[in-house]
Amino acid sequence: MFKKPKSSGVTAEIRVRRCYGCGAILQDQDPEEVGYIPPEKFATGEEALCQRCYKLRHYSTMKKTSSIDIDYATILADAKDNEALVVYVLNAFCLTSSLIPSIGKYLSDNVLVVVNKRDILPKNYSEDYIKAYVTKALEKEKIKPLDIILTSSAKEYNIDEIIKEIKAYRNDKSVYFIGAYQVGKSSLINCLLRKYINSTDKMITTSPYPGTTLDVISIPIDDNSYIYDTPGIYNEKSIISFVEPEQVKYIIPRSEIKPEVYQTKDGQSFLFSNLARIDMLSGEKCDITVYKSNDITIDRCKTLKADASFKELAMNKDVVPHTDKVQDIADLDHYDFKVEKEGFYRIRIVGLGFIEFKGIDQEFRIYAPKGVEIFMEETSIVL
Ligand SMILES: Nc1nc2c(ncn2[C@@H]2O[C@H](COP(=O)(O)OP(=O)(O)OP(=O)(O)O)[C@@H](O)[C@H]2O)c(=O)[nH]1
Ligand SMILES: [Mg+2]
Repeated sequence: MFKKPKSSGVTAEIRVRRCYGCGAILQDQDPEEVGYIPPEKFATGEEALCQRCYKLRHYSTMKKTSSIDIDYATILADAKDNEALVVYVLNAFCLTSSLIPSIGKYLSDNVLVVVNKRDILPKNYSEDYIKAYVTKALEKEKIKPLDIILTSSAKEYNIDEIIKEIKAYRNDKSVYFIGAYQVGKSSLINCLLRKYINSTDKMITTSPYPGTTLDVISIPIDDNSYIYDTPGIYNEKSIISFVEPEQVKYIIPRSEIKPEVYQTKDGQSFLFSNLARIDMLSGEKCDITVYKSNDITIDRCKTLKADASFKELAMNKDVVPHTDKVQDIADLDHYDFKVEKEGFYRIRIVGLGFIEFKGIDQEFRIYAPKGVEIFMEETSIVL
């Protein structure tokens, strides 16, 4: 999970001039490399945004840049050595994929967990359930958080609470925001800065594309301590890592999800553009509730006709989200999941969304791009 170092983490490079939007070291030599600004701007020596951040903010375009390898182990070791408070940010919609495997051994007990993007889940989605789910997942990593707070940087929900707890727990030390990519670390920091420090107009760059923050960004809180924004940790098992960058905005929900409920029985299929498909193979008929971005339209058909319908969707570039990498259902992998005992279940296609249903004996076949993680788990709730 943690990549080998190329840049060194935090402290050693603090005096180098960096883009205040993404943390990349500024340079005026190579427009194709990260941190580029034109020579005339570079020469001024002023605080600057790199060209990539400028384009992200003004035109919302993301060109693939050669990535900077970040050594997370070094960053987390710095946090530990400095007795800093770590704010571990999760994404309420993609809880499992935002939990970073094996992170426990790198953290001290000084960890505040913040579950962001609360606004994306329906208002009646149980917060107690989310907290219990996160607590259990963290226990496996031997992490005992100081607290778990649900928040939304977009709606400024529970921001006061976060500020209060950061003040209470940081003991005048620095604060590191860590987490998977796209969970909203930078947005959350901007929100805190806007609301409470209000001493800068230089906001960190945020965008709907994964890998927006490129290196550690330090923001002074007082003479001896900083807020550190860190780049997101990549999850190669998410569908987001598979699709073309311009499709990401359709897949990551931006506003409250309207769950869709379908009654289904064996022989029925549900197509998620040319990215995924769910077939009900056998068992009692049931209702499935689908949680996904409102931009994704589900096409429902008989399984007998599903291959042909899928092909049609794959050929139609007007359908969004869409990937050119999948022409045919044979280009997707599939897994079968069978309910063995009665209960509530959730099947997740990581990055795309999940379905919840009351299971008795049903068997589903789930198709998704190669390498994308799919799994079924028992759950205590179904709305
Ligand atoms: N709906 C909603 N969107 C949010 C929220 N917080 C952030 N976002 C959006 O999520 C996307 C990613 O936000 P960032 O702040 O760039 O995420 P990050 O964790 O810093 O991402 P990396 O730098 O790539 O690791 C942006 O499009 C934000 O506008 C939130 O609370 N609710
Ligand atoms: Mg960021």
